[in-house]
Amino acid sequence: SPNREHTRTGMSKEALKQAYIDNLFYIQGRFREVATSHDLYMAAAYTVRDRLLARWVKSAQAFKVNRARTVCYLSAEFLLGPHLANNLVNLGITKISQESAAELELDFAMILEEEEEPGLGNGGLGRLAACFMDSLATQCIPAIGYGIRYEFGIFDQTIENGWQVERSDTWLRNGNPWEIPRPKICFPIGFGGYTEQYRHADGSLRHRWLPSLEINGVAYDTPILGYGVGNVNLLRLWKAEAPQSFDFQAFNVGDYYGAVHAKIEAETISKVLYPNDEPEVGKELRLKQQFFFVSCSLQDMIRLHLNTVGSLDTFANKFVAQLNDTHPALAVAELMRLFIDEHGMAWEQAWTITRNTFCYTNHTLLPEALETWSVALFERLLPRHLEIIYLINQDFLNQVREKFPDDETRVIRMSLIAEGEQRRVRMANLAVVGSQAVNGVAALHSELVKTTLFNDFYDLWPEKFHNVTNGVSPRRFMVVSNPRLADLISHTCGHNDWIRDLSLLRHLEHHADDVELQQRWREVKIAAKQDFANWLQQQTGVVLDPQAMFDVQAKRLHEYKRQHLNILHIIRLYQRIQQNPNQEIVSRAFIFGGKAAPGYYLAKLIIKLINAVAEVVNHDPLVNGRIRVAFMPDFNVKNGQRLYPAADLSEQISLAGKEASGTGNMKFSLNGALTIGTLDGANVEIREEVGAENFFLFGMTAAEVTAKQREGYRPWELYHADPELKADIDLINSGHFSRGDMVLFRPLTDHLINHDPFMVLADYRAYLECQAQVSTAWSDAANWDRMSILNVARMGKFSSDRAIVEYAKNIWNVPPVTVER
Ligand code: 26V
Repeated sequence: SPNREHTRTGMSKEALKQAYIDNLFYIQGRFREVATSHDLYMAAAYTVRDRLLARWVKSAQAFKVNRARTVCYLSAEFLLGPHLANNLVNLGITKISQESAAELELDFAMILEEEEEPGLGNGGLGRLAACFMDSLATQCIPAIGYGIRYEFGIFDQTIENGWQVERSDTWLRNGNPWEIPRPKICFPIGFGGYTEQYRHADGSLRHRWLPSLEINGVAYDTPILGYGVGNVNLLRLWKAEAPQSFDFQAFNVGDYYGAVHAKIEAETISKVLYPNDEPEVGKELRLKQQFFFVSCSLQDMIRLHLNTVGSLDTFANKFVAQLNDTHPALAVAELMRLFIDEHGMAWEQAWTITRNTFCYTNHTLLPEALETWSVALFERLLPRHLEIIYLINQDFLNQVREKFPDDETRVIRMSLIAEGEQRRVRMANLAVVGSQAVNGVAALHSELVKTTLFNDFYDLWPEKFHNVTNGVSPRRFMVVSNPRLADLISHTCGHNDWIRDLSLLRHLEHHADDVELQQRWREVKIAAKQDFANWLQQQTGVVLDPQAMFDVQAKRLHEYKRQHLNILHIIRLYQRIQQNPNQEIVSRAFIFGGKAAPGYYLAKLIIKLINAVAEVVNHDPLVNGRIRVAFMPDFNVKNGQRLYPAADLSEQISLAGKEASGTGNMKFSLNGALTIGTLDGANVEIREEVGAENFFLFGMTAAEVTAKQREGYRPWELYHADPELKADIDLINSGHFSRGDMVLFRPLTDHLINHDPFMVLADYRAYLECQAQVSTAWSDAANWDRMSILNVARMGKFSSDRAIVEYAKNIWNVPPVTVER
């Protein structure tokens, strides 16, 4: 009936309320009086989902009519964060939903709080993929995100006795209202077995792969709506399942338990996200995961193309596939296999189309993070792909020899295979050779990609290399997470167009000196700090004073990010107080957040040290609350959204040349925090944009780091030469923070004194001096507020919308297709 249609898609308050009550009843089987908070959340989610689906159908139709080129974003991780609040913003119904909830006597905030986030990523790389999905839809670019539907995402972190404890993330426990299972969109994925040549029915001699094991990949779709547009894109995640035939085969020979075991084995492929960021172990499953999602996605793309076009010749006109790091780099070999073995295409044509299809983004220069797979493992799991990689390599190395005759060391460096006692496949080289464009994620990083990591490739194909500086979604990281600030900005600008065009924040510059704005700006910040402090107290018992400077470092725990440099500064302040308790000092709350890879011992020890220092500092009567230290547990997207609005100072203190971009740096600054940072990753560009006078810079440059490493770095000399540095490290070793335990932190302190691979000691002094300048600046509150306003005003570049438009124009060559709202 027309009435029913209206309830499912209508955007008026009345329609929303009716839809909500209907969904509560017909989907959850509840009425208002007996509904749990989870029921209430589910009803809200379904109410929003119906409205997404209406737009999704329209989008699919528009894309089909338009025969639009589609971006396929291949990523092993999508760190989405909660959907509900974001979708309300993008639909433009936050306010009337709030009113509807009030009229139904529902607690709106409680309903939002109820959502369990899909933590299908580790950190920056996965969250970038999620911001890009938001911006692709907002920029009206047809796109499919392809990835893995992990049953267990990144582990939940708790802190026990100061140590990190991991608990499995059971995000699907209560069901996921945002996904739609597509049991009919299902592809077979092979593993193992052997290859052979055979005579095809058409008379040609062909290769085929006869896997020893076959499993299925089933699609689960999540609609991704853009902000203020009708466009909905698709996030298609694959779940591994055993084929039906599986148990029957074994059943016939009577091995029922064996069959069940095989089924479980097949389903482990999409069971759990690897909390990577740690030197890889137990690799086989990881390689299986990569091949699994890549093969499902490519088979799906081929199916979609053949559905509409009927010939694969134009495949690269229909699709461009972005490789998010090397995790999906197997796609290069798999697309070749599908074209040649399955579809009978000639090698030359297959190679041309393959290269025209793929682009590759590099996200790290750290040598230990570069993926390689042993040839032996490859051969056992993916024998046909290894053959194809050898063939690609042959042609490629001949091309190198042609351009650089008599340079066999160059050939050895560039080969897709690393020779040695254990031969290995270099996934990054495969990605570069198989792609038409390669990019880094910040200007400095992209330069280093050309001059260091891929220098040989740059010599060969200089035009292949690009930069696209990362960005973040202003919807999620401003409008959703910081509504007070968003309202104040809109009020000051007189419009909210900045949400779709972040460069319009520039208008705030005119008001930076406006005392009244400064006052309100400060009130918004204090309110966010109070909210955060309330949450933190409830989580940890630690009490923070919202008047203190909130000095925040939140990111994965890693030596290169140098959380321990931050701790040394805290210990220095602590010792100064001990020596001179009555000095005037700026009150600071030091807040840390972040997960350590479960097998990364030193990172976990750094968490323990933070908590140990917190324990002592927070209870010291001489300190008397003037400095506080807190470790917020379980830093994820949801908790990040609580934190970013509350920060005054953002710590971006990685060793120069190590952080590819960073995106937390952008989230903090867009919420009015000032940055203390090194010239690393996107910090360089943030400083350029906001102005050197509004950025607290310290530390060596990337070039100085390289020079120092070349001349020989001797951290023990620094330790002995700087009495304060020595006193800080010695205090840790004395057992002062560990109830007299003098060995607990020795692995960390010994490593710093004797090796210090990320040059903490070399930047220590500069960091302390810079922090002193921060304190001085904080003491002039009006000027701090002014700098904070200017920061936000000048951060427009760091929207993921800008990044996506650059990809679309410079790399993908895709035009937008606008879907009617
Ligand atoms: C992986 C590993 C594995 C081996 C041990 C060390 C290590 C260190 C880092 C990683 C992660 C590599 C990929 C990654 O997540 N990169 C991040 O990508 C973000 C989005 O481009 C960027 O902002 C971060 O700077 C970059 O670290």
